[in-house]
Amino acid sequence: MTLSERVAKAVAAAPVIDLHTHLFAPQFNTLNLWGVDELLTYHYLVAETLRAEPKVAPEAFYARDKTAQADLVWEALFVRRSPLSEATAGVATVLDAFGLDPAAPDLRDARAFFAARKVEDHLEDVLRLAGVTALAMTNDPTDPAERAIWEAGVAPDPRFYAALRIDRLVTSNDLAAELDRWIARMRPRYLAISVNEVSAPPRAVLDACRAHDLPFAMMVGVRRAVNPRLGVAGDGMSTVDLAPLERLAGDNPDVRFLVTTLARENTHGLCVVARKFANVLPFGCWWFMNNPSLIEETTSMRLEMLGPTFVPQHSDARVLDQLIYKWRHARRSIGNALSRRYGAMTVPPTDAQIERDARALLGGIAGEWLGA
Ligand code: HDL
Ligand code: ZN
Repeated sequence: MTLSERVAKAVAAAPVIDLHTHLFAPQFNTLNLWGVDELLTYHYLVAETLRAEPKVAPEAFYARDKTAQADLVWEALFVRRSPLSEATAGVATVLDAFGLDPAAPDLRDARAFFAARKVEDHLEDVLRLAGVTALAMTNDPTDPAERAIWEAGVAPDPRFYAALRIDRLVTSNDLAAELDRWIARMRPRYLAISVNEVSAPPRAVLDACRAHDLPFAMMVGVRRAVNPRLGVAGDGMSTVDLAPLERLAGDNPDVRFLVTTLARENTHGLCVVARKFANVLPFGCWWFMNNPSLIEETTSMRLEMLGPTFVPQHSDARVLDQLIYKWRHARRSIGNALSRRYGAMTVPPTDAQIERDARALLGGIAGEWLGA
């Protein structure tokens, strides 16, 4: 076997712990999204459809029911045009993985297939096909639907880790009490926030991280609602100053920071910060970075700057079935970057060393940080 074939084999076999998703365990009932209509109404595809069909106003699109929305997305992006974007290619990968035709003229067969699936069996099939052994949800106690499920005493499938998302919680009157309450209820593996600019979180957040030995995840560079008409698809990005992250990591050496940046231009700077501060762990190629060309570029840069001491990818999946494509595509890009670095080694790696490194990058390091 060639070096790249040996690497691809090890990366394909490495179990994934997915550090950041918007998925919910089946115990969260309707919050657990899966199936072809959910796949096609993913907000990435909504934005792409509204761009491809500018005569369709966002308001008119969102006024349609989900089935009609999915039909329009399918017609616009898969029938009238080639599925060349990462989000459309991903749907094709998922359909193909289930033996469905990604070139079908309509969604009739796909809908019939998913309608016949039992949610418990489907979950096992998706996790197996994606090679995912555990994943972190995004849990927001200020969301009424999710809050009600937690307060009713939900016990999530243990493979679905809780992650306490504090974007809105931070405005609470008694943040410390709210954090204690939801940490006790959810037992999260980390706290998380998405921000435009890097700034120190409220003291209560870092105090909670220390008291419960929880990492703090900062997802940096998002600008919400740059086009409000697109709704959840309307967010944009910024290139940010990472100097505040250096100060935050330096001032809090006993707190672990998971960090991902939305701007390609911040990727190199984050590698430099991670070289200076071992309590900063770059994780994944977030959102607009989650494309094969950028995952390969980013992973190569991180390997060159950090060696195998970071988490190359998280899926950010919102629909269960997306795990299949997000991880199949990411493994390909990560494998390409790894092969290139192994090829530059003076003494070529053994198969055991390649397997060791692949297991660390795909799940081992994430597992250490999440206490898996
Ligand atoms: O804030 C986040 O966690 C982002 O991932 C947003 O949810 C975004 O809408 C998204 O789904 N990106 O992939
Ligand atoms: Zn996300």
